Amino acid sequence: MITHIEHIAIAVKNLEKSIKHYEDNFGLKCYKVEEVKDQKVRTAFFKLWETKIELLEPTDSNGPVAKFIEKKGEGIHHIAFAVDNIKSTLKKMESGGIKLVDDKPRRGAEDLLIAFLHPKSNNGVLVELCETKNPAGSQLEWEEKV
Ligand code: CMX
Repeated sequence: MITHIEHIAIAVKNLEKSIKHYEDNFGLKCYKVEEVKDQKVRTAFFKLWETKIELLEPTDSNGPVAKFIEKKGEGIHHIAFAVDNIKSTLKKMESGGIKLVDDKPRRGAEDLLIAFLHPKSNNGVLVELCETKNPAGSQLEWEEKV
C-alpha cells in the first residue's frame, strides 16, 4: 500500500538560512516556498528523485512545529509515505490499532491529500500519509475523496 517515501520533513528556525544551507552544501535546488496557514508553517521543497525534502519553519508559536522545536530543537519532524489510496489506508491503520491524528484526509502542502498518524503509535515518529492527485481524474472526483 506504500509506494515510496514522499518526503522527509525537517523543522527549522529560519527558512531562508536553511534553504541556503541545503543549496550551498548539498547542491539541492529549492523549487518552491509555500505557506500552509492552517498548519502555521512556511515550507520549502527540494526534490531528490521521487522523494522530497521539506523544510518547515513555524509562523506561530502555538503551531505544532513551533511546539516541536521548543521541546526537541530543530530536526526531523515527520516522514511522509505515499500511498495509492489514503482513505482505505487510514481505515486499515485504524482497525490495526494505530492512533490517527486525522481520521479523514485533508489538503496539505503541494495540493496533496494528506493525513497524520500519531507518533505514539509509530515508535515516536510522526508519520504522514500522502495521496497524490490523480492527474487523469477530475477535480470533482478528487474533491469527493476529501
Ligand atoms: N515527532 C515526534 N514526536 C512528537 C512530534 C513529532 N513531530 N510532535 C509532538 N510529538 C510528541 C511530543 O514530544 C510529546 O511527547 P511526550 O508526551 O512524550 O512529551 C507528544 O507528542 C505530545 O506533544 P505535544 O507537544 O503536547 O503536542 P500535541 O499533543 O498537542 O500534538 C501532534 C502532537 C503530533 C498530535 C501534533 O503535533 C499534530 O497534530 N501534528 C500533525 C500536524 C503537523 O505536525 N503539522 C505540521 C506540518 C505540516 C506540513 O507538513 O505541511
